[in-house]
Amino acid sequence: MKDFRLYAITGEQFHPGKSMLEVMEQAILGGTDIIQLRDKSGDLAKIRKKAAALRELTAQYGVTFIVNDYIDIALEVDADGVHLGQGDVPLTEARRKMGNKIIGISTHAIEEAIQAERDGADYIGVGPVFPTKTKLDVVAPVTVSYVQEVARTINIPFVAIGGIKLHNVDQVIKAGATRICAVSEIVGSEDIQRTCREFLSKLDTAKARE
Ligand code: 3NM
Repeated sequence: MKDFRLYAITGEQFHPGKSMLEVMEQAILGGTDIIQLRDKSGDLAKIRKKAAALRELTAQYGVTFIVNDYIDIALEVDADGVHLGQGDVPLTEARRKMGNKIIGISTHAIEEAIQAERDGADYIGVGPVFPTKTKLDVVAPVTVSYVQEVARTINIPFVAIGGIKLHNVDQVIKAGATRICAVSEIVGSEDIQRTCREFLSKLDTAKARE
């Protein structure tokens, strides 16, 4: 997969009064490399529509588009890939359906990370690093020590997620993350482009120090 640094996920509850497409376009203009549609409403007709619209938007800008949970919808709209949780279909089965497309897996412990790498995930999510109210069914924060452990152990790209804000991202970068994902800090921001640029600049500064 194309490498990435900043990954933004939809979270419509954080921007009342603004359209999802408008918000995600701002994130793209701020330099976001991957956009994920995450919609837990269960309303498949609506999710399909949103996925098609986001596919069109991301294609315009050459940005990677991932659908959370729904392999069939990802395929239908020709998304670049799908993101799955630990409780979803096994990776081997997802791979059969997705072919060469991207498959990302959420992991919350090193055993899960190792297993996902072994099963052929293209990238893994590592979190929640900090407490978050965005994902309700998520495990307790894994802390930056899990980020460090993954950075030492795992060879596929990993993206840190969960409660990541401009004020605490330095700790995550210091622990070894070179890719960051955020929901509320990006989509709930007054100035989304600026927030994205600040995340990227912090990642760049860390890289320059390497
Ligand atoms: N997945 P925010 S944490 C969607 O740990 C998601 O797998 C997580 O939202 C995981 O940036 C999370 O607003 C929510 O905290 C991230």
